[in-house]
Amino acid sequence: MTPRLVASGLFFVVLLTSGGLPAAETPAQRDARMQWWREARFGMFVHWGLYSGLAGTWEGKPVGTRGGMEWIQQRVKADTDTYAKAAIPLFQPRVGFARPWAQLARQAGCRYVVFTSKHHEGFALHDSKVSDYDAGSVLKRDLFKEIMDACRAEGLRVGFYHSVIDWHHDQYAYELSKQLPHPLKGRPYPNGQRDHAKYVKFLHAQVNELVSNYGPVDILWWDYSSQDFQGQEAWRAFDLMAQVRAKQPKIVMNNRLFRIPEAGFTGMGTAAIASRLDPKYGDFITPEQHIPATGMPGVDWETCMTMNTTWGYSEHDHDWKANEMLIRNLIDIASKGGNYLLNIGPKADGSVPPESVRGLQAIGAWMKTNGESIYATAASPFQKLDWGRCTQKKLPGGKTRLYLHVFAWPADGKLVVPLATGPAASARLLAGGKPLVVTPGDNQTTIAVGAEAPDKIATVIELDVNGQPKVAKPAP
Ligand code: JFZ
Repeated sequence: MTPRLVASGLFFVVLLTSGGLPAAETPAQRDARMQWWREARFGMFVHWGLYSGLAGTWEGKPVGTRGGMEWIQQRVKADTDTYAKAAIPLFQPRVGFARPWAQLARQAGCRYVVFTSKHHEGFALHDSKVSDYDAGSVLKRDLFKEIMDACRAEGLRVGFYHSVIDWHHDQYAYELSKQLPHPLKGRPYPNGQRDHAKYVKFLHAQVNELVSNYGPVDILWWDYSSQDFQGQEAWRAFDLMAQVRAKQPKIVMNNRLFRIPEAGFTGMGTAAIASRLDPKYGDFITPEQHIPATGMPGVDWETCMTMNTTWGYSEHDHDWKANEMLIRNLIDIASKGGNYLLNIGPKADGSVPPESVRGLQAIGAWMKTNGESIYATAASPFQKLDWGRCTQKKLPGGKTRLYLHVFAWPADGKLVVPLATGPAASARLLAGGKPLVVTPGDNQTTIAVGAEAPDKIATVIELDVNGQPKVAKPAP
C-alpha cells in the first residue's frame, strides 16, 4: 500500500466511526448501494391495515367512492377507541395470505415489495414490545414477519412503509402541526396534555424493532412531513435515519421525513418533483399519483400509484386503470429513468381484489417477453417521440441498444426514428427476434416494421447502433 492509500483509508475510517452516517459514504459507495434499486424499475406497494376491513364503509354508509380510504378514521373523525372497536373485528387475515402477494408481485415482474408496517391509524403489523396496538397483541400473529418471509421466499427485495404520523398514540401532539392530518384536529387532547418527545421515543423504538428483528430490510419508505412539521424537529429525523443505517447499512430510504427544498420534497404531485436531493435527507424522491414530464438526471425517483383511486381497500371504488395504461405507465417511467411502485390494497382477509390481480398479470405477461427493455435500462436519449417511448442499454463492444416502445403504430409500416445512424445499425422485434430492415440516414433512421402492430399496447423494437446514439435536433 502506498502512503497515500493508507492516508485515504484512514480518512474513511475516521469518517465512518464518526457515526456511520451517509456523509461517510463516497459517491461510488452510494452508487453500489443503489444499484439494485435503480435496475429494478418496478415494485409492488401494499396498503393493508385495520382500514382494509372497513373497506370505505362507516356505520353502514360509504364514506366516499374515490380517494384514500386508508384515511377513513380521519374522514369520519373517529377517536382511536371508536375506530379500533369498529375495525378490529373485521380484520381477519387468512393463514398464508402473504405468499400469494409475493407470487403476484414476482409474476408481474416486480423486483421489490413495499408494504405498510403501520399507517397513519397507528396499528402495527408486527409483534411490538412497545405497543399493544399491534398484530402481536391483538391477533397473536406477526403479520410483518409473514409478509417479509413470503417476499424473501419468492426472491424479492422487500421493505416497509412506516407512517410517522400516528392517530393512535396518546403522546402524538397533533396540535404542533396545522397541516398534518389528525381525526381529532381542532379538538383538545382527550388526555389533557401531550409530550411529543415521548411519542418520538416510541417511534424510534418501534422502528428499531422492525430493523433489528427481521433480517435484512431493503427499503424504508417514510411517510410523511409537512412544511410546518418535519425533519429533526418533528421526528428527530437525522437520529432516526442514523439508527436505521447502523442496523441496516445497505437500506434505501425515501425523503419524506423532511419537507424542505433541499430534501427534494416541497409538495405533492408536480410540486414533489425537485431536481436536487442532498443524500443526507434520503435516497430518492416520491412523486405520488404522478409521472414527471421529463427525467431528472442525477436524482433517483419513484412514482407511486394506485390501480383505482384509493391506497387502502374500498368496496366503493371501481375506477380501475386499464391494462394498457398500467403497462404504458411503466414504460413511460422507465423511459424517464424512474421506478414505478404500483399499489394493491388487499381486503382484510388478505385476498387481493380481482381487478388488481388482472392488471398485475397483464403487466407480467408483457414483462415476460419485454422485461429486458425495462430492467437495468437508462433513460431515453430523445426528448420526445411522436409514436412512443425509448429506453437504452450499453452493449459490450461499444454499441448502444435502443429499445423503441411503439404505442402508435405507423400506418405506412415505416417507423421513423430521429437519429443519425451508420450502415452498421441493425433492428429486430424484441418478441421473437424477427430482423427488420433499417434505412440509415444523417437526420433520421427508418425501420420497416410491417403494417400490423404485433402488440397493440406496446411493441418493442431493438435498434443497435455504434457508440452513443446521435439524436437528430428537432426541426426549429
Ligand atoms: C401518503 C399517505 O397519506 C397516503 O395514505 C398513502 O399512504 C400515500 C402513499 O402517502 O399520501 C400523502 C402524503 C402527503 C400528502 C398527501 C398525501 N400531502 O402532503 O398533502
